[in-house]
Amino acid sequence: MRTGGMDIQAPSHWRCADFISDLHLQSSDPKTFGVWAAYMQATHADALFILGDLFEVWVGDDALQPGTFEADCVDVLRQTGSRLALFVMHGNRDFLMGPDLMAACHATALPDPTAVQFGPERWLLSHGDALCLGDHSYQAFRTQVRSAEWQQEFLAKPLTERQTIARGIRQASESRKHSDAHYADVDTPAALQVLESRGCQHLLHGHTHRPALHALDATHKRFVLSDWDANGAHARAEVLRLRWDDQAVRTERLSVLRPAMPPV
Ligand SMILES: [Mn+2]
Repeated sequence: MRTGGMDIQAPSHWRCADFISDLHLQSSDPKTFGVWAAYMQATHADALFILGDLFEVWVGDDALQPGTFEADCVDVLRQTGSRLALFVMHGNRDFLMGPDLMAACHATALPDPTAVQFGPERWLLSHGDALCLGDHSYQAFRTQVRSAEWQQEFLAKPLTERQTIARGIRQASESRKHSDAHYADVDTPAALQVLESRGCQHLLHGHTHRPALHALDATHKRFVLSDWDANGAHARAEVLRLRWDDQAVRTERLSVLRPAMPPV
């Protein structure tokens, strides 16, 4: 992972920020889209940070055609981006989100990683995939697809061809998942190194779909965001909310799933 990157200074009037990631929005899953859209309309945080894999796949900003699922998503993003500060980071599924999409959503693109000061603490935001060093074949793939040459070549292909290629990559990754018993997790020495190089106390990331809080050492913590899936018995959709003042930062996890049964 690059240890350079961006710093954001939260305006002094901000007191609350929401963090989500790994929604994997797709037209075949209207339920998760609905839960997400309701949350986006409801949140009164000062800022919303989407830390990657908002979309199951984004093959280029020209996918944003009127009447498409992508356009429905952008409507939701634009409404939220018009009333609060909206930040969007690339994940490994939607790293081709570009400047046209950000402009349409009134969103600011965040480099991975980005450091932000919240009250007395400095937090480092990341999608997380670049720190999963144990997955060597994924890291090789990542290096390839994040290169300017690969992206230029890919984006020069017709939209329908890109959509076909993306389907193939996703099927390959699904079958790999089913054949592997073990997934790489964020590497602790690498996480500590990047935190120390950026002068941050805590790392906040998604990607692994293993929501948790890990103590990396006596002073550094790693907060892992939930993925979102509103379907089935194991449905989950969580927001990590930070509230702070000059003295302290408090965190809470909110489930935003609608109740499965109406209240009695
Ligand atoms: Mn991911």
